[in-house]
Amino acid sequence: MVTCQQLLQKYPEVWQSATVHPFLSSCRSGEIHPHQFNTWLVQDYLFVVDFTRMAARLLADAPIHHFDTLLAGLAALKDELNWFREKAIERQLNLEQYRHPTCTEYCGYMASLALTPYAVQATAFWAIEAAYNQGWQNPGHMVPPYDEFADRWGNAGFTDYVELLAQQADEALQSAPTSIQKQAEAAFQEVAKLEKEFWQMAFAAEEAS
Ligand code: HMH
Repeated sequence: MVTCQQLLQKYPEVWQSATVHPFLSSCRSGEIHPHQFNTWLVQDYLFVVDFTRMAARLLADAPIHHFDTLLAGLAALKDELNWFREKAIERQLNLEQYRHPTCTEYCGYMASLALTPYAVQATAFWAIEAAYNQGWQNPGHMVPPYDEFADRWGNAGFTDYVELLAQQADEALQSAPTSIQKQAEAAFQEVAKLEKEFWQMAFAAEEAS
C-alpha cells in the first residue's frame, strides 16, 4: 500500500522541484519584481477558481466522514478567493485576464481528475495543498509584503489541514486496488511537475511594455 508520506520519500527530487524555486527565494529577499509577483497573483487567482471546482467534485465523491474537513476546505477557499480580490485591488490588478498556457494546462489536468476514483482525486488534492504549504515555508521568513502570502499557506492551521487531507487520502488509498494506487502515484508526480512549471511561468514573466 502507498501513503502520502511514502510518495514524498519516493520522489524527493520531484517534490523538491515543486516546492523550491527562485520565485519563492526572491519573495523572501524582496528581490522579486512586481511584474513577476503580479503575474503569479493573477494566474494563481484563476487557478484557485478551478481548484475550488475540483474541491467541490472531491466532496461529491467523498465518504460522509470526510465531509467535515472538505467543507472546511471549501469555506477556506471562499475566503481565499475574496482575499485574492482584495490583493488585486490593492495592487490595481485586473483579475479578468486570460489564463497563461501553463495555468490552462494545470486547470485542464484538475478537470481531468473528475473521471478518476476518489483515492486519486484525494491524493492529488492533498499534493496540491501540500506543495504550497511547504513551498511558502521553505525559504524562511519573508520580507513584507510577501510575508502575508507566505503566512496564508505556511501557517500552522493550514499545515494541520494538509495533514488531515493526507490522512483522508491514505485511508482511501488503503482500500484501493494496486492499479488505482498506481494512478494516485502518477497524479502525485504530475502535480509536482505542474507546480514547478507554475513557479517558472511567473518567474519568467516579462514586464509589459
Ligand atoms: C499553483 N498550487 C497552486 N496554487 C495554489 N493556490 C495552490 C497550489 C494551493 O492552493
